Amino acid sequence: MEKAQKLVDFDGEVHYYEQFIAESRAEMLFNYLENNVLWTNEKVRMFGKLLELRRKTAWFSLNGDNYKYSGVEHIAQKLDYKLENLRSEVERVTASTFNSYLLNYYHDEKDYMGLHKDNETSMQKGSAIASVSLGAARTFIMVHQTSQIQLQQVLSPGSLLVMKGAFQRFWKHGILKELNPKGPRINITFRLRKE
Ligand SMILES: O=C(O)CCC(=O)C(=O)O
Repeated sequence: MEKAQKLVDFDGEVHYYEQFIAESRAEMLFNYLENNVLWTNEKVRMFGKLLELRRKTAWFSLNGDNYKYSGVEHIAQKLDYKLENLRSEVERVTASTFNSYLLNYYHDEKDYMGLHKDNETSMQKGSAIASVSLGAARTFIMVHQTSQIQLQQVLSPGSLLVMKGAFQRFWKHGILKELNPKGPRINITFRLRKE
């Protein structure tokens, strides 16, 4: 296994493995997930109104629990064996355990994810979040809350990014919109929620 690059080393940690899985496997997994997962448009509640975003999501949890964030309930889908195999591999490399995963589908350069923290109270405190990228390479941005330091990392297909320690307390993260055309991308974030 390749050595991780350390992208953040204060107020939390972020580690990046450029080639966690081979590009050919990342491509096969992308095609499989694109066609075999039930994708629904992401919704957010803003000023009391429900807005539907272009980006699609899918939610999986080992105990079948739904996931509520931004005022919207995400319904758990039946577990998938390819994602379960990937979860085991991610757990081995990160020496962490996960009991759920959120998938994001970005159609093109216009889909993005605004700066946010994954610090819902339903998350196990201090647990890592591990993120596998498939499809088009996109830019991940991290902004430190008090210093406003900004870091960026292009996430290649087949890469693994791990956010841990106090990162969710002190940093926000997101995926940038792009001006140049981009193909579709799928991201899988493995999480540990309180049971
Ligand atoms: O698509 C990505 O790589 C980031 C996903 C993310 O920030 C999230 O699911 O909270």
